[in-house]
Amino acid sequence: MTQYKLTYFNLRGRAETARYIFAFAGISYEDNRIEFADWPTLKPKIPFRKLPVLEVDGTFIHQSLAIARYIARETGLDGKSSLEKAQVDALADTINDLASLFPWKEQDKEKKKQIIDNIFANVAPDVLKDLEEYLGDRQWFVGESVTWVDFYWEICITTLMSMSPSFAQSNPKLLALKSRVQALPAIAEWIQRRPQTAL
Ligand SMILES: N[C@@H](CCC(=O)N[C@@H](CS)C(=O)NCC(=O)O)C(=O)O
Repeated sequence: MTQYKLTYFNLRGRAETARYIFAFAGISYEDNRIEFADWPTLKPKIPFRKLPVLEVDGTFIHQSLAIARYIARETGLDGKSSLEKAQVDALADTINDLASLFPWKEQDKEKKKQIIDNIFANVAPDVLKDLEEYLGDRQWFVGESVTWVDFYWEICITTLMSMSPSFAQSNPKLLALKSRVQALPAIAEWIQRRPQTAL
């Protein structure tokens, strides 16, 4: 049986999509959550010196979206056709573009607040509008069944709503998608038992 080891900090962050895919597919893996204090020692040993990384029988994969795509491909959560897979990838990149704007590492609190306020006021509404239109009246972003980009969306919206309670409140279809993902039994079970972290 393939041995999976996912290494990240004790956060949902960029590892959570992989954790959702593992949970949904019922695949066991080592959820290796490291302390920030241990990172400087570990960092030089990690390919490309960033987390998360996934070890697959000892082979490292870096980049969170590549990790998610790989496990999704292995478990049939990446879209049914080549076209659907491209749609899933494009949506994931769109969500990632938004998430990557946030100054997660900024130490200056005032500057951080200004950047975040600007994203919520001036950037996020257009992205939300586009995503809501894309979803339309369908159950899932792509095709007839859930894919990993629905998970990625739920993870992103949950974190952004915790930062700005009004985020996506004018987007009922996107909120309904969030609830639909959270209601999947394996995901609900994971949300219930995962470590509680701020991000
Ligand atoms: N594009 C990369 C970004 C990886 C990244 O920036 N990881 C951060 C944590 S979210 C990290 O390793 N920070 C520690 C450091 O840079 O030393 C991905 O999606 O995996």
